[in-house]
Amino acid sequence: MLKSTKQSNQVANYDAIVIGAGFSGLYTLHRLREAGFSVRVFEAGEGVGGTWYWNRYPGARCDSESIYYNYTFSEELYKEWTWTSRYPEQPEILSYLNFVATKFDLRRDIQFKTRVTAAHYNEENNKWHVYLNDGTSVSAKYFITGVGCLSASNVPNFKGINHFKGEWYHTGHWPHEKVDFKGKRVGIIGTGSTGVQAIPVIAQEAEHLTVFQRTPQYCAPARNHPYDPEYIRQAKENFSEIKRQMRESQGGQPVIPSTKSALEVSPEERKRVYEEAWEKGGLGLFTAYYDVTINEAANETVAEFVRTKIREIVKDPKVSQNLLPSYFYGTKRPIIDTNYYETYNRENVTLVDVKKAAIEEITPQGLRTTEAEYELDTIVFATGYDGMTGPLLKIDIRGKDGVSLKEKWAGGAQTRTYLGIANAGFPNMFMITGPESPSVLSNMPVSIEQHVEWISDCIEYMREHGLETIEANVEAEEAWSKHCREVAESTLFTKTDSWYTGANIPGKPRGFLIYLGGVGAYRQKCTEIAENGYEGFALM
Ligand code: N01
Repeated sequence: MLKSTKQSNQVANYDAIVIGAGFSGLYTLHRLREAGFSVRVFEAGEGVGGTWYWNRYPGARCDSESIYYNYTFSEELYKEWTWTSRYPEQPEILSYLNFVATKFDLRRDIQFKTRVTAAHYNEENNKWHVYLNDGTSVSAKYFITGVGCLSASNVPNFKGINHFKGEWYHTGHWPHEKVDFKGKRVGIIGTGSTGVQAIPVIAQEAEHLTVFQRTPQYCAPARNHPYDPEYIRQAKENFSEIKRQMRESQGGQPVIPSTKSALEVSPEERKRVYEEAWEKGGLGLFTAYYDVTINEAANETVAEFVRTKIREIVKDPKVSQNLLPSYFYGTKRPIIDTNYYETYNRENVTLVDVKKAAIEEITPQGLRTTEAEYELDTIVFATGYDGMTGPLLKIDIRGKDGVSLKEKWAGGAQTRTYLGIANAGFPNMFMITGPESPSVLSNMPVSIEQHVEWISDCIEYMREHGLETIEANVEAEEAWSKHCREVAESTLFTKTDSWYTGANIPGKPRGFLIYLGGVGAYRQKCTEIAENGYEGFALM
């Protein structure tokens, strides 16, 4: 245990300090400022947008439908903004967030190009002291993290990476200016949601694209298309109903969950349903039957359906064989694609199975696996993130007695939170979409809004009741974490290596840090806790 030794002479003091100017930070700033609190947001980027500021890689778009992937706190805002297509592209989402920042005059309280390096709780004055990478510090009564779940990039520690003579990029830190692939031999490592989006786009431009795949993926066509103005008009007209349905749903989108098992229908009926979902595009296969992610036999029916599609689409049988996934469908993020499998029919694309022949080294000229050497001009790392805990543990966050979050969570081995919002030992600190909340297994803006509203209501409650501190009880935290684990263990999710379980980061303890009970049920639980005077918290 370390006591904070950092000192600062002159610190500006706020009611609340927020890290991050993405969906979370922007709304937190707006909401708290409207309630009369002084707020300062610190953002590492030069502009607003968070995930959508950093992820500028070719093909980047969202897999939630546009009309649901936005704020719903303001009907006026919802009606003022018009999305152009079913699945929004990164530049359009970034424009939307800039529009929001301008509409609500948010930038004046955001300090850009500033990274929070540490945040220490001072028990003498019940304040958070927050340290910035420019050497200054500030303090606040409340410390709120809006750091995102996927902002700590994972660049595998390949031997030789620093000697590579070409250019290399991680998709999560893509340059603002266009990366030119024309005439280049490009290698891409990783076939998750990001790789699957980038591969077809890069293949169109590069002289040759080599895809280094460790785990084949289940994808379904996105069938993206421009929106019909009439469809948008109806969505705007039905704003209140759409908002209600999203908030009460399982995954944050107005999808009515199936009550049927995949095993109770005939194979013909199942195929009809899967074909319909495939033709419609999007995540319909995932929600076609209620037991797809809880029953192995039900899961296999979808898995085999997608494998059959891959065999049909990819012409070279050797390549299609290498593209066939075998883990439980949906237990890694289900992917929606545009021409992903089709891309392997191109002459200028090669698939390399790095599970069979692992990457040994990045060489000055390219990349070597245990079987062959590949000459490359550019390498793209679509290798993902240290999810959920990574972004928080990058910051030296210390609560009571100087105990760090890293120590409390034992580096991730014993991550415990209360509702994914609060931590025992860390008074007046709130996490937006923290570990053990629905977050990434939901439509993010819906979960973000719910957290922001809960947190700002709580801070208003504190003011109304003249309270100084709020802190999660250890028992409440233990019970919530236990509940999260039990829900996860009743599914197939925990049986697959993925970033959901932490298995993608060497040395990261295995767990399951996302609440699978659903957005609607979770919201109800959080509301009840608040209505019961913040049950499970100590308020002083
Ligand atoms: O990251 P990932 P991502 N050697 O972790 C491979 C969201 N998102 O950036 O599967 C070789 O899923 C790794 O292989 P394996 C979404 O929530 C959303 O693609 O671990 N390969 C895998 O293929 C998503 O789930 C959208 O065996 C290595 C890939 O790199 C999350 O972000 C779009 C390796 C990483 O896949 C993360 O997606 C994009 C190594 N050492 C992202 N290390 C949409 O909304 C890793 N890999 C559409």
